[in-house]
Amino acid sequence: LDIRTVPTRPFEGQKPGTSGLRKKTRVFMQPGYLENFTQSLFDAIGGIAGKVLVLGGDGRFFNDRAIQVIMRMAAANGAARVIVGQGGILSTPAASNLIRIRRADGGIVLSASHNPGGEDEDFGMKFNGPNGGPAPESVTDAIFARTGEIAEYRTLDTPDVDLSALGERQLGGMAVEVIDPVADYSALMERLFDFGAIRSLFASGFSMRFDAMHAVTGPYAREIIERRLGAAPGTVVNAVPQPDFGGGHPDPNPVWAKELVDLMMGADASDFAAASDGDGDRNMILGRGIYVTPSDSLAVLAANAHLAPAYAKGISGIARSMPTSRAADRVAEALGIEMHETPTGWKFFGNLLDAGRVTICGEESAGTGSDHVREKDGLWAVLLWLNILAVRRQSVAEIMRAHWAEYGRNYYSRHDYEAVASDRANALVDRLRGMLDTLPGQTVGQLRVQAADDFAYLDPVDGSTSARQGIRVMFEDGSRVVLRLSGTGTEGATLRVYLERYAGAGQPHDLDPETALAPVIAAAEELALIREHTGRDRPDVTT
Ligand code: VG1
Ligand code: CO
Repeated sequence: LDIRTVPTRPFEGQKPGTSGLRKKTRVFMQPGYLENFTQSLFDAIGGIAGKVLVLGGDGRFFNDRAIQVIMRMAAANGAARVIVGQGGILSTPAASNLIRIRRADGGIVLSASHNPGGEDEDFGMKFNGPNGGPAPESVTDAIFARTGEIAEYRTLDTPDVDLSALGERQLGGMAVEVIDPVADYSALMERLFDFGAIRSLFASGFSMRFDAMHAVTGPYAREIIERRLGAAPGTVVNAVPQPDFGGGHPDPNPVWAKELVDLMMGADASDFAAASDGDGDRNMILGRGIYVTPSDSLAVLAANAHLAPAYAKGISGIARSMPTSRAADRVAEALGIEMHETPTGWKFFGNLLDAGRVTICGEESAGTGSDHVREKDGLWAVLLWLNILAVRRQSVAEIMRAHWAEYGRNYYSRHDYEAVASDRANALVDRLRGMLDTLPGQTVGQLRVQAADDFAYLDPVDGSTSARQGIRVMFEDGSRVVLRLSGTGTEGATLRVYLERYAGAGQPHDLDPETALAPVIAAAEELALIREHTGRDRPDVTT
């Protein structure tokens, strides 16, 4: 066996962010860049000799080539086996499931998620541990440290492995097992949900549209929604994964999935609609004439989970990322179960899920999931919604109205300012940090500040801490502004401003969110001087 040891030098900035290492595709394509990061990852986890890895990606440009590089390096580093999706395809939740059911030592998912794909767009690589979840900060910090000192990597001089056909092949001393990326995942969904009830719902004439956004969920949604659940052929659109996602952003929100939203607000709306992102871990939920915010969706799913077989005994707790609205908190309170507030990013849910302290987790960025895997899971959320609709036989709008009547409504919106010069974005956050102590008691616009801090998290399971996770300003009327910088962008800085206002029982629940949030939006501007710092009149993306 001809293992080649290649001398190399560190690249700057190979620091994993909210969800793995994410860079422009051309950065990843530089000779040695992917190799350095891969070797650093192997080194940081104590080597991979004799280990089993799951490997796949969302099919974006460079996915196929990166997989071959990683397989050769895994073989050269002594891995026993790589389980890879046919054609190099695996959704993030399917990869998480495979790691768990195959008892693998970890997995690598190649994706920049909702970021666009192509030679001039974005690429990414994330590592998940043996529980199937995103590597915790202790691991990503160790990988990053290793990228700064790496001097050589190991690879083989072998031709590419054929990933087009199922079955087992040999690469050096390592087995390459090419598996159907959809089969195990579909079987898992069938165990969690009442497929019979959902089949009856579709048989009764219930209509749906699922937009796979030319990304990874196409084959999964076709198999599950059309074949196994009997939805009409053509229910799943944009179902063939494309290296450039058809030129769009595979980001399921009202901006990038506008066509689907427009359809659902018009005369030709179906009963239910959903979309997922590049790697299949996000979801957008729509009913006839209604868009369900991800924060509300989390609350509704938690409140109704018991209607699905997997959660019939009830849920142990709920976790949400800090910027996610507090709608779910009211459900946890009513159910008398634990509620946890974590920093942004799915990796912070892992310990709580492993310890059985929470069953359902969610983020305002369209991520929802449960303890069935250790990633957020777009199709899971869609299927839980379908299960609930099949049991309640009410429309999405009726379910939302009933939920708000019972718990109150947390009006919510996120304003993103993209590709802002990093120094200006940092200046905005630093200025706010410096003001935090003086804010309580001050009146900003029409609102009085009750408390303000820079969110810090103490993991109740392993005692680890994560500081400086976002500026929170809480107002006396229950409104809230959160500001933080994105950890997934690839160009300058993205400022995210999260706005929330609570309308309790008896208050109107049918306002346009931007109208309901007007005083909070004004307070955010007055506090943070967003226009002055970003030079922008309005956000680039409002979701
Ligand atoms: C964003 C979202 C965060 C999500 C992350 C990864 O991170 O805000 O909630 O977990 O993307 O999602 P940031 O740091 O840009 O705000 V995905 O679908 O890219 O894996
Ligand atoms: Co994603």
